[in-house]
Amino acid sequence: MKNYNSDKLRTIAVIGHASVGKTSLCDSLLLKGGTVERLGSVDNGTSQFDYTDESRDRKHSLSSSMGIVEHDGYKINIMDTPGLTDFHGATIGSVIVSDGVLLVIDGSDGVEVGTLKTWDFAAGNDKPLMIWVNRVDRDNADFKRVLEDIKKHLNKSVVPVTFPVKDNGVFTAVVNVLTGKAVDSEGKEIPLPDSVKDDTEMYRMQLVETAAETDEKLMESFFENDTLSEEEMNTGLKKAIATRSFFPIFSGLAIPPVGQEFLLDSIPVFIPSPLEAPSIPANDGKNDIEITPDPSGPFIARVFNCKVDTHMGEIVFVRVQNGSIEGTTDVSNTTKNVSERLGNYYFISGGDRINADKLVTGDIAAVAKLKNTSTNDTLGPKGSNIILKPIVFPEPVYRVAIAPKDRGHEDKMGSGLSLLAAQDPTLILRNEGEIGQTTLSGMGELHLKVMLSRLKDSTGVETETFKPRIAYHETITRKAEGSYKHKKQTGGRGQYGHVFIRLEPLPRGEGFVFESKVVGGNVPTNFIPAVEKGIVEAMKNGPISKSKVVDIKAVVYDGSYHPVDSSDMAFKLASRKCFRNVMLDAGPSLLEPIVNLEVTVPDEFMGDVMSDLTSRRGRIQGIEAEGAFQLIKASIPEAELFQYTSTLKSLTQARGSFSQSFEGYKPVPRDIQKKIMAAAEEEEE
Ligand SMILES: Nc1nc2c(ncn2[C@@H]2O[C@H](COP(=O)(O)OP(=O)(O)O)[C@@H](O)[C@H]2O)c(=O)[nH]1
Ligand SMILES: [Mg+2]
Repeated sequence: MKNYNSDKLRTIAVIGHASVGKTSLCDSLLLKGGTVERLGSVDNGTSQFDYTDESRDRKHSLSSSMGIVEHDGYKINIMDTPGLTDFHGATIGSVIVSDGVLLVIDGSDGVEVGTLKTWDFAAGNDKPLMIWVNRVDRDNADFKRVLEDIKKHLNKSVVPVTFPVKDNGVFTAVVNVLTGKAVDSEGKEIPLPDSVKDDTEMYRMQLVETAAETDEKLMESFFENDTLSEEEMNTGLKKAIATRSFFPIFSGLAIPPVGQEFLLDSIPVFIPSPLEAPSIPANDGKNDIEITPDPSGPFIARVFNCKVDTHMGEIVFVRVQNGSIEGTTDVSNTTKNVSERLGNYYFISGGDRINADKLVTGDIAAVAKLKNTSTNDTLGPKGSNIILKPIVFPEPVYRVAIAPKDRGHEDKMGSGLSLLAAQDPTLILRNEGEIGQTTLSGMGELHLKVMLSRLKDSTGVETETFKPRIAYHETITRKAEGSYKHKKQTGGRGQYGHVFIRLEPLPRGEGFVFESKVVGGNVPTNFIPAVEKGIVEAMKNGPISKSKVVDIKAVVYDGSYHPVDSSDMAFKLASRKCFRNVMLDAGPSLLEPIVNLEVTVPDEFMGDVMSDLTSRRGRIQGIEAEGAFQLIKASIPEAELFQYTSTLKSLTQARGSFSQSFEGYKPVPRDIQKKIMAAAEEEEE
């Protein structure tokens, strides 16, 4: 492959709802762009993008993958991304390193939950965006309806650059508004059909006005000539797209490919080059800075994805944000402050890898044989302190407790999962001391399933998952005091400790405060730390449910001792028992973790989703419209949310999505507290 300068590179992330034809469209672009001679197909397992057994078996893209098209002197990197929210970590990474995104929308289903979610990724990262309305050959496909849907739910500033033609409900052609060219349902060039001449002219004028509005000179030229030259159009539209004040719409079929040439022609013209991209936020070790891409500046690259490749082993994907490198170069991973040798880098197109001897600003490449580098790291020259602002990945929403099927495989499971978690920022492994379990959190059931089958393939360890224990807390609601005497004085050396303790509730989140108000040496000072220790130990296993005790002030205010029989141990035991007894007198209360839940669902499912939330002790805090979707905000106990991803899926025909964040601890209602106490007792036995 020849070398391309930065101004001749474009990277496009193809995003959208699941199963709208993203992968098929990427395959068709490789064919139409001349990269491959045969059309890859997701349906018969020959896709250049879904080429792993994993994605073939599951009939879904499970990670981002790349293809390269060389077109008109440009190199276009095409990144296919997963539509399933389970794998949105990879989608976000690809959006961030793209020069622009292509949002694929189904020609009959229109805007769906996944469309909105991925639109938000592009909006949140200020990415220029183009839309491809796909599968316009389907019986119920209706381009104009989808166009209205887009205007209503995404943005009003859209105009078709290409649009499909239907004749008596049968798809017959795609028309290019800008050139007046058309292709038929097999992709062959045909004259512009008479039936769509008016629409073509209407859309063309809308594009002319959009372009003219970006610049006073263009506006003048438009008033003078009633139109704009091709060059003026391109300048104006590019500016409008780059500033996200306009979003061009393309349309066609992925299978069989129709309309791709128009898109390929437009990508270099409409999407800003890596050198025209906005500056990138970073930190130089002291201050926040902005990096304005400069191909002759110092080398800076972002790692946005990691994978295990069957041939190359572990590889990371980078985008060069600044400068360039050639040949083998020692660089610094500035995020982890370790050095790495960059020598084995490749351009990837489907299953093919192409040796690269140089990487310039804007290039995307796979790098093999790095020892300590993973997703979200920055690479720079030796001695550099510059760290790019990290990608914010979505919070995992699906958490299970996990253990190996065979005892003795705990360590192997732990190291295998840690490795997977290092590659995937949306996978989190935790040893949770408070509940005494190892938990694994991810984006959904399928995400964890895929990860656990990867674990099995790479280490042979089989695992079991179950509902994680809830980290209940215990506290008190009123003041109480009492005493306890620990005394054993039969034979040998005796034990003697005697304390008076008062407990007071503290505000939520204050934890634990200990104070001694003993006077006259009734409990000698040297035993006070043992008294505190006894309380701290008792607080690890509260008297209601053996949960952690919180938000309590404990005051030891009196006691007595024996000159020979008193010891640290005796005082510790006395204060432990005393604490327990006093706590039971102080209106003990069980607290449970509460989460803030934000559920996005299409209108029609709102009633079902809300009544389900209410039946789970959820409190609805508000409802906001988000296009045709409703955003329901609720506050709900974590105990009621186990596998909520699956619940929501079945309630909304997989069209709902949610995110959650920790809100705080709140008292458990009496009747439920009783059940939890009974369960804790049972577990004890
Ligand atoms: N009729 C028709 N089917 C298509 C078209 N594009 C994709 N499909 C089918 O839609 C299904 C999902 O396609 P895929 O590319 O995996 O979608 P993705 O999940 O968005 O990547 C596959 O069965 C494709 O054959 C199209 O333009 N027309
Ligand atoms: Mg796909």
